[in-house]
Amino acid sequence: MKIENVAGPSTALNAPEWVRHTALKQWVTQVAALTRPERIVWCDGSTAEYDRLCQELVSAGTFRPLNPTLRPNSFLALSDPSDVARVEDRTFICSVHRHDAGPTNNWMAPAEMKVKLGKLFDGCMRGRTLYVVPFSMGPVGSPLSHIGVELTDSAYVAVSMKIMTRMGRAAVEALGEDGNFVPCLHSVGMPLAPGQADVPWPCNKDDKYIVHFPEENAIWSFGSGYGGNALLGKKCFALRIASTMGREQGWLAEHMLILGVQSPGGRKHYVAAAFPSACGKTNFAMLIPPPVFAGWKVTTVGDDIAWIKPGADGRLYAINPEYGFFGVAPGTSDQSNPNAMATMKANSIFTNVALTPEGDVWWEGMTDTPPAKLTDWQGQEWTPDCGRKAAHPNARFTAPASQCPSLDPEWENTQGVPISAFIFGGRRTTTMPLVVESFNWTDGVYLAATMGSETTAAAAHKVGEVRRDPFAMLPFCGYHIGDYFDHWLETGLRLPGPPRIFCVNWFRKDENGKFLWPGYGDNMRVLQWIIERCEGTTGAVESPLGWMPTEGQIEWGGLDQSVRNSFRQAMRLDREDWVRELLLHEELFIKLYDRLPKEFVLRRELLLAALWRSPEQWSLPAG
Ligand code: O2Y
Ligand code: MN
Repeated sequence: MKIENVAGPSTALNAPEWVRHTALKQWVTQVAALTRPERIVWCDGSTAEYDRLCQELVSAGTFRPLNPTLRPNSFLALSDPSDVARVEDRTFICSVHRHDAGPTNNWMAPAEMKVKLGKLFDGCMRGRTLYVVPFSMGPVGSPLSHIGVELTDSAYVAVSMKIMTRMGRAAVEALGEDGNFVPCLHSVGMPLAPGQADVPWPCNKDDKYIVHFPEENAIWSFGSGYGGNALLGKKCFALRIASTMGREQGWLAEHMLILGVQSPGGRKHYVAAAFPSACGKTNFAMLIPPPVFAGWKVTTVGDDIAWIKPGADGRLYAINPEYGFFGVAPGTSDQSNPNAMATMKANSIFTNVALTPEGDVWWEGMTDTPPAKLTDWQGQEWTPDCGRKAAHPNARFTAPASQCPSLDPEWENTQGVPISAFIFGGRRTTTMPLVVESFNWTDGVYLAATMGSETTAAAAHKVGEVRRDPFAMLPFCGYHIGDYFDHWLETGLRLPGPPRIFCVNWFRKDENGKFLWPGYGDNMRVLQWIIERCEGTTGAVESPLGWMPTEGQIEWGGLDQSVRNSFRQAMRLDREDWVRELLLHEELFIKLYDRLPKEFVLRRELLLAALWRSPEQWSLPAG
């Protein structure tokens, strides 16, 4: 990444002897000359360094240590109320040509953006420390991994990166003298004048920019210290930049969890599943099967992102490029996700949750009865009747994956795990059935490309509106989404036997607004059918949309008859709904017209034809 017109000599570089990469040292020197930090600290990733930075964050008022008996070695951070989530409207893909970013991304010409950001970064680290944070996305040394270096003036980011990535000396050593790395520049955008007191959560209230330069594989982020805006290994690198790298190099960077399923016979399958926010993705990644599934085992490889590459045997292999979980806290409980609760028992960072008088954390949905008194996410006294939420709806836990009880033994396999099936899900109260298997790869790519989800209160959209979110990648695809569809078609059609593709919808409701499917652990019943389809040991009926299970092909042990009745309703394909749905597909396709795969136009035509030729099929399936 070239930085022009830097301001002159700067802070001592302080590079340790284990840094042998000349271009890295030059880049740090250039950034320091531009941003003017008071000092430069190279992070080695050691526990001693983590402990020291956490203590500094406590002294600065950013961290409150939690009760060491209830939540050992864990901290609470409360953000500025203006800095609580990803900022999609401030996120840019700065490709040279506007068309390469496509109509679903914000775009600005790279030169213009660099002038704008150059002014903002000029002197922006005054009075602060510049942390050099080297990290590997994926196990160090894996052929599927890639290395990044984040320069940040936030110690909160540095310690969070230690949990979320393989951070430190090993990543720099893997780079050697001239290895490739993704440069990630980050500033909270709040320089300190001499003598000026800092605030617990510095950020820039006026200017926030999350910017990607896909032709240079570079990331510049300014003004926010929060989550996906600041922990640049996650959404910025592992999805937006990696998706462009994957397209060039023949692999896939996906917004997908990866889980393993072992049947009583001992055969193991891995599936990768994409869900937009607020669809229970972490719960599915850590699913605990109901008692009737004795002998079945579900294991977790990853909860959010998958990097997937064709292997020499013609199968697709996936790694989780992350090292920790950055999960939504509200709604997580011992009932909804005991594995997540156990993962964050210790050594975790909590952001924007509430604090109990005993020094532990609490959020809405953690317990049925809220504590009588709390300190809320804004540091105010809170009681159950005060009318405010105790935790922010986007409050987060940052916890090491290694602490997850359901962690798969192969989760750090450098070759990745073989993928048997892809699952795509959205939140739809109508239209989409509980589960359907696509007829083939092309059909499956169509289903994933047209998936949508109804917005919830946590999202910045009208509640209940269907937002098209192709592959759950809408905010995360680093290039034209039409070209992305094409890359998916190409990838699968080159394989001798690509994974099967399924769509699921746990959120269908009846006419009284009641969920038709129990969800959570009972999603195992659908997962079992999916695995048995992969093994070829169960059947399905044909519908206009794809293959669907009959009631007899689902395991019902432990559930009463009413759920079986609801199942039939949750599987219905309603003709009226699908007329509306196909019009909405057209709306999406028109936006992407010149780069839309022709197969999609034809597939939509086939669905339309089925609506008229065989109206009786649109109430499937039967028992
Ligand atoms: O709100 C943020 O800053 C992070 S968003 C996020 C975090 C973890 C996993 N997924 C997401 C997402 O928005 O998909
Ligand atoms: Mn996500």
